[in-house]
Amino acid sequence: ASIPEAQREAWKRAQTTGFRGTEGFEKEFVRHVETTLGRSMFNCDENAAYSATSLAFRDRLILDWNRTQQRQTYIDSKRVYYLSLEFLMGRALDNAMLNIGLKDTAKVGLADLGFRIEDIIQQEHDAALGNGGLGRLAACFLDSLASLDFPAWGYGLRYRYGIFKQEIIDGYQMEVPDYWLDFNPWEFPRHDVTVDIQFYGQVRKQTDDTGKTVSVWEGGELVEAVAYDVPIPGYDTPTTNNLRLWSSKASGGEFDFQKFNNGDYESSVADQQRAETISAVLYPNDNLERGKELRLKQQYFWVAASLYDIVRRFKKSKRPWSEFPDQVAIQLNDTHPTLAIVELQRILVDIEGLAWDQAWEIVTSTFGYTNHTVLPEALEKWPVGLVQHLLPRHLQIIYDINLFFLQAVEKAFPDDRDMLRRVSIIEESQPKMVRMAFLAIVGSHKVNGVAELHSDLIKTTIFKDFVEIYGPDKFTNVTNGITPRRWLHQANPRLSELISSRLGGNGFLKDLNGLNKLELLADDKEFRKEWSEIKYANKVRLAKHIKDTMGVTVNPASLFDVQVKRIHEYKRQQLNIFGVIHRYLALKAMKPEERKKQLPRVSIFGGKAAPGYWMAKQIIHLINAVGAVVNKDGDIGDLLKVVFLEDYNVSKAEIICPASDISEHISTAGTEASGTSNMKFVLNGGLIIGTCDGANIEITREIGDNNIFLFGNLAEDVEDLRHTHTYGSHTIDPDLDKVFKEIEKGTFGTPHDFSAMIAAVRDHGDYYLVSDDFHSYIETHKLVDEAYRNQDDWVSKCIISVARMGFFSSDRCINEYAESIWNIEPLAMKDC
Ligand code: F58
Repeated sequence: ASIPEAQREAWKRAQTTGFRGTEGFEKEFVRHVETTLGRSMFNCDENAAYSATSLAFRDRLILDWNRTQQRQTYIDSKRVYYLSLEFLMGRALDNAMLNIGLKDTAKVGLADLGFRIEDIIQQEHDAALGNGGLGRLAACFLDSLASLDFPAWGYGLRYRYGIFKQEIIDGYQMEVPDYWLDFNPWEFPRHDVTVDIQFYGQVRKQTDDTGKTVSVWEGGELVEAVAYDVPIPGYDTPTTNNLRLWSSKASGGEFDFQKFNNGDYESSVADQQRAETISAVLYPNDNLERGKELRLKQQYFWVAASLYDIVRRFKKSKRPWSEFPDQVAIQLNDTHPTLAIVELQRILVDIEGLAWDQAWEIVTSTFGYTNHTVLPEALEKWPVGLVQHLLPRHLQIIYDINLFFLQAVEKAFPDDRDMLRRVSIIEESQPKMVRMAFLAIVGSHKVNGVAELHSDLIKTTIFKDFVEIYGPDKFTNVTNGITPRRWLHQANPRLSELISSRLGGNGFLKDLNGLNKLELLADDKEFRKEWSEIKYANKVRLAKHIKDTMGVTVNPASLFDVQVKRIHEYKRQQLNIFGVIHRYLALKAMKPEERKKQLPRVSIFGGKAAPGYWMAKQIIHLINAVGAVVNKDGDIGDLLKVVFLEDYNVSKAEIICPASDISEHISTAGTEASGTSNMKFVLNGGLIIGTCDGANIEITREIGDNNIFLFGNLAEDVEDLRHTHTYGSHTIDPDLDKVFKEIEKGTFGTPHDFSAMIAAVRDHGDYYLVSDDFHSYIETHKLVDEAYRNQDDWVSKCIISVARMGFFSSDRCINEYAESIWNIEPLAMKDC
């Protein structure tokens, strides 16, 4: 309902502009403490101060959000919709203050009122609606989309529980639910934006007035999707985009009044709870698909609500359907939203009455699909029976899509029956399965991998046949990136400030290639000194965090060696901890005089294991068991410490990345699609040790191979090596064997606890090539030690690396998507 012209003047006079200046901030802050929170200066603790600060900033954000949305609607240019089941946002307050450019204002204001801004920022609970890289990438993309003024929305699920909190108890991982919605000032519930989502039921064919057969999906049950909007501020621009998260509730109110009035209380409440279960919890698996019905329900619920919303917005413009792809680009973050393809086809054919072919043309021009993994266990497949039961009409449409696709393939490859079997969207297994990645390829106009090697691998392995069918142009690469706002400016304010003082401003935060001028300073003594001081201060901060949380004292003058990421056999934390044991044994074997000459090291690990991933949990246990022995060994002292940091998450990453000297990105070649923490660590002035995998390869190309420590076998040799392990002779590296024997002696506790980890290497084919890479890994770590001893050279390497990291900004990455996949232009506020 829009206000009549005559009343708009009064309306405009009454409009607020949000606070400006310190005084304005303080007024808003106190107003929120005293009215919104109902407190006073006599009971305003840090948590209340956090709430009031956030609310003051939220008020600002929503005004920019309103203006942005109004302009985008008015100009009505093409929008991009990023569909992701995960958005690993982390904290919002610091980011909002920096992006709006009012952090200093808030700092002074908070100090006036009796608070330290750092303490206030730390009150915030992370928004942890994601598992790892894929979810964090989505969050970086939102930041870049807004910062570059692209009209863009994210769509996701508003999980009541994000990724679990990890506690380490007696060296074992325990999972604690992450209830994060107690107080969330960053979301706007839109109780008027709801969609009824249908499940189950049956399909009836009927003939319409024109004699055409149409399918009607009826019966089953309805669940209501309610929108919650999260404003996404761009950096140094008024553009504020929207992240819309859907929450599920029982359709038509709290519970079924009929049942309630009939005295059937339990059943009416049960229905309500069943509906709410859909958005209750994030599935905590990283690179594994388990095929649970509730997961499929989550996917359809979110996809159907989002598409309804997108289509509703498009229809307001009254344009013909043929213009849909000119107005709408939808990016599928992995296969989780693939049902969107089927849903749009259903809307166009069943509801809007378009002919199949016209609808399909629109659908395929609209979607793009990003693949994030080649690991077979992570490729999504759903039993046909389950899809049939939950979404009967969608299964029919999938079968039709497959039929037309296979007919075309047969025409192009008439003599290749096996090709049809291989590329069919339906796998003829027992039970039959829907292959979601194949459906995503067939329903999209572009498919991309996330780093060069990965994009090549998908073309030559899992999607090889599709390259033959569609030609190579459908497949492309967009190497991942990270936002320099959060991962440099916010996480490492002192380094950011030093850089901007030498480059003459903050421009590099919007054009990261601007960093390259730093290279001239790589040999500047004074600059190196300031650089080292900042690194040291960051290490002191991490050392304090380690002491406070894990009770371990570490010396910040040691080399900090960090591996933080989800725990997975392919990421090879086991290789790292075996290497640590090797180092420990070597130190023990030395004479005291020789020992004194060694470089002190702290090995820092962190990361969550999926609750059902037993082997990953054993790896965590071994790391802690080694730490327990090494850290109290008087012979060793500061020469080696081993720490497992509890509950690794985005806000901890912001403390850890700036404090690393060397970080480990050591996946078996060909298994890590890209990796993005490798980029974060280098951007923060740390060097990396890594395999020739994922984005490590491009990082090497950019920063130069003398600034990175590469080791291990190449992706092209992995298959042969695995073959030899299974069918040829498999000898274990002798140094690794010594490590195994030490574990088996009971040096780190009950040997039986670790026997499966050892057996995986010795007896079960060493799928991840731990033994094959061990020697090269150990030798390369020796080179790291040597290089670190020459601090001048080391710091120069760090400076040069940072200077050459411009390519890895998510801004570059988003611009590539915009140009080669979405065909979309920025819409700056000043253009309107
Ligand atoms: C990650 N995938 C890749 N998946 O492993 C990493 O190399 C890449 O840098 C990153 O994506 C961004 O492209 C990843 O994080 C998941 O966590 C999925 C969650 C849902 C189940 C399947 C795995």
